[in-house]
Amino acid sequence: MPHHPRVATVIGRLLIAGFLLCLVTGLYSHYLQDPLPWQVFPTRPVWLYRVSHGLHVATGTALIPLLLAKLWTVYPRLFAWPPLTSLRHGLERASVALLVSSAVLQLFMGLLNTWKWYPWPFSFRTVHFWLAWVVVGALLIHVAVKLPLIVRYRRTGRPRRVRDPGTGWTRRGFLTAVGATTAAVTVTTVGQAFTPLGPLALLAPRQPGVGPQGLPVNRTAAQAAVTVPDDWRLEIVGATPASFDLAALRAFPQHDADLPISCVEGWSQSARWSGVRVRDLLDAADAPPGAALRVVSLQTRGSYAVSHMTPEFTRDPLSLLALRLDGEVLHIEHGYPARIITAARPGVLQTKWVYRLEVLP
Ligand SMILES: Nc1nc2c(c(=O)[nH]1)N[C@H]1C(S)=C(S)[C@@H](COP(=O)(O)O)O[C@H]1N2
Ligand SMILES: [Mo]
Repeated sequence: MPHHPRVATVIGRLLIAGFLLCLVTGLYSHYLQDPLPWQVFPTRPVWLYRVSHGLHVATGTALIPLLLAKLWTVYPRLFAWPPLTSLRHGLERASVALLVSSAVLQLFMGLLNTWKWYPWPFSFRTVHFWLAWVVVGALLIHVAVKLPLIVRYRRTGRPRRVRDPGTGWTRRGFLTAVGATTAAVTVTTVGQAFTPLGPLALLAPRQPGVGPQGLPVNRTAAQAAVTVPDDWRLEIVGATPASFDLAALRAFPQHDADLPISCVEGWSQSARWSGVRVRDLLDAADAPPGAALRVVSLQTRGSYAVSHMTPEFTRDPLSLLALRLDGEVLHIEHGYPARIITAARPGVLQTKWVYRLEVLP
């Protein structure tokens, strides 16, 4: 009996856990990109953001079949008669309407984003951020209203095998089918961030290892309208302005860092980067250690042309202005002549085609 409250509460618990996990990992990603003045972020483990954001996208994807199953479980109640019995009932229905519409919108926006499809005129991140609070608020109201039912159907153990004459489903059969669908969706997408399952990522927008130098590219040089001048130099704007051509940068001590690109759109892949430590560059411009930086690229079109780096990252010995990728000179698509690579930060901050570092006061 898929339309049974017991089935609704079993799926409901998973939905609550999933939305809360998405909220926490989503806030982490949001504030890394737009830090509040007092925020300081961990720089280790280097895979922290990769795991956090991999979970965000994988959980959000898995929530789609779960939410559809939940809606199917409860939809007969949409046609309950009479439609309104009391003020309390009216408020309850209004909160469910808000919950369903915001949750559906939130999950599908996220899904489209993983496909780099933005069929809306507004900023994805702003709307996704505020909608998250609407979903969670409506979820809390819904749980409060349904608490008596949740407590009543709290019992664990195997669901019953009784067949529903209307649908032909048993509760156990229905939950098994929902679980199998969710598992299938997860297994065929999670490999975009979790490399061991890469070969199974048949439904994922990105396959690991596919791209120049074996690494996916999010925005190409042509898409970003980037041309690298022959007399390219890195400028550092600080107390003592400095500027270095590529030969000068290669003469700095070179360091290696094995770090992932973890794209907010859901794919992630590690590589070996080599180049100059950001803190050595700050030093060369007489900037105080741990100064904040504004990183400016040659890009003339589209977002992510500029990024910010907070002190914990400028100080980090693993923060590099990378010149090489897996032993080769950076491909233009990966940011030649120089790009930023840092530990535990979103891909959007790993600015490519850098030409200026501005030391912030
Ligand atoms: N200048 C610039 N840097 C950029 C971007 C961009 O659009 N412009 N995209 C960012 C994003 S969203 C990601 S995920 C990474 C991807 O790096 P890759 O293309 O080398 O794999 O680059 C980042 N650096
Ligand atoms: Mo990205």
